[in-house]
Amino acid sequence: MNTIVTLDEFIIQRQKDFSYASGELTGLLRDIGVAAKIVNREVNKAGLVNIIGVEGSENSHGESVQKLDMYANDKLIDCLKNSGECCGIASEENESFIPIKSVASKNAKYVVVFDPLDGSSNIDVNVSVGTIFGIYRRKSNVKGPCKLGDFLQKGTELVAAGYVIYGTSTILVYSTGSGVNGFTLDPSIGEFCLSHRDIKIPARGQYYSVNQGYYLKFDVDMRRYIDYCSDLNLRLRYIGSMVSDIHRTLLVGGIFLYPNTRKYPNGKLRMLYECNPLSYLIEQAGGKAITTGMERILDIEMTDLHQRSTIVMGSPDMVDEMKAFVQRYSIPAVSKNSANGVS
Ligand code: P6P
Repeated sequence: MNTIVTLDEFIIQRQKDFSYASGELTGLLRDIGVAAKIVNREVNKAGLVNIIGVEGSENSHGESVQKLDMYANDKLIDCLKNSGECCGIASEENESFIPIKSVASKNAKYVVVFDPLDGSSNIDVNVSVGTIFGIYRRKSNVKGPCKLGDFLQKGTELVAAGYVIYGTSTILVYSTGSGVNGFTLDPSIGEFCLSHRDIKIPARGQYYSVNQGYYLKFDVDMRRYIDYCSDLNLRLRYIGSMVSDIHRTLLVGGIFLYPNTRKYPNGKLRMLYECNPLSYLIEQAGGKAITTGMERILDIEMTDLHQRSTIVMGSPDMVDEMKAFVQRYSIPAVSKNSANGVS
């Protein structure tokens, strides 16, 4: 019989592998695991709106029913505030960062960024959604409050990143820089158990993942590459929930693209709590993540908490092939601008 390894046991074991580790990061990861279990409980009840009530109403306990993404946001903030290891939070749901000034957190060394419920528009149609998180070591003086610069760090500065996918099963996937491991929640014991050890992304896969509905709004080189994927008889899979599309790409290979469109000239996806944490994981699993301008995502300078980027990520051979294809067929910058009507 296989030995069950819980998330807590795995994190503590891995801490022993790092002589310099002093336990703060361990505690932070475990607290995120607790928050994930709490969010999972509510996400799985979402279909019972008729029983538990719609947002803004009161449930049978007289508590006001929240939108699930706001509920997830509040629970993650509560867990991190109580952890004592986090001095600040930046969330997709909050315009600015949230300093944590509790006595317990006065010597905290880390800040946490997250999208509490990415793809939440899919909840009402029972499509899987996810929580995405990243952890940075603070740069500001530990004696004072955290500062904006603690959050505006490049993806290469991440000390840990991960996601939780609330799907047919609930899986937490994370890395602290030494590979990627996945843990499936066993509801019968309420524990995340090691289920995907040392995930490595295949060199190439059978899927390309892009919102085909924007095809005519993409630049011509992107359209040509998408046509090329179709010519290769690759299969199009696009869920519209980044965690779900990246989880599939991580496990079975493929390439995920969100190029620029007229509506999102710099791309739609957010660097801080979507692109960087998921690119960190993809690279840790042997994959690649770049912008449509061919810049490595993790090298991008951060200037705003909610800045957006184009992104192409997934199997290394497929990302390399896409780069070569676009560079071979892309129109030179000058005529490219005129081709797109940009003067
Ligand atoms: P579109 C969800 O809103 C999200 O931020 C990502 O999870 C997802 O990949 C993307 O947007 C979907 O965007 O424009 O294709 O609906």
